[in-house]
Amino acid sequence: MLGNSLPIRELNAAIHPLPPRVEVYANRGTNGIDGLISTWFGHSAHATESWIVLGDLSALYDLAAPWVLNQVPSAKRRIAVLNNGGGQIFANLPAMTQANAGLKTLMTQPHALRFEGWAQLFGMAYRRVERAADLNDLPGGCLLLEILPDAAQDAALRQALVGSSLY
Ligand SMILES: Cc1ncc(C[n+]2csc(CCOP(=O)(O)OP(=O)(O)O)c2C)c(N)n1
Repeated sequence: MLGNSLPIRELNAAIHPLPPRVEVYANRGTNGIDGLISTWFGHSAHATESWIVLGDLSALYDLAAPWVLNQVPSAKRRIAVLNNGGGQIFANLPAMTQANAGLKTLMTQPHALRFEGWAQLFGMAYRRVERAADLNDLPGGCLLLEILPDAAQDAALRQALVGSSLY
């Protein structure tokens, strides 16, 4: 499952075509970033392996979701939080280039929160991902992957993807 807003755009632009036997879902919810993890837990309850890739604000909206962990099989569950410190979809809107600092803060809600304590609360394994090799040898069960993108690398990737008509 892909969260709004950047993950759905970036995967759409970068992974094309989808590998066979991969099914992708999204959730409109009430307004777009609420209840994503809860929906994923229910929707993937019987999957043998399932991933959700979402932003940090979207994850913060649904922190209580893993309480169902002891009611759903958790063979290979991976929650990947792209923690870029706020709603970065808004930082890249053309209108934001004109915005003052106050409006930018209001729109992006910057923060310096980390998610390791959330994993601990619900007994999920935790791994911080800094490079592709960190995705090797993932343990079974429910695993929280926290990706803290480097702002410069992130901007370069976006620049490369912006040329794609799918972005
Ligand atoms: C319930 C709800 N509140 C607010 C919004 C407005 N909104 C859309 S995207 C977004 C930011 C999402 O931030 P994050 O999950 O960190 O993802 P990123 O933008 O960095 O990809 C917000 C607040 C929404 N869609 N739904």
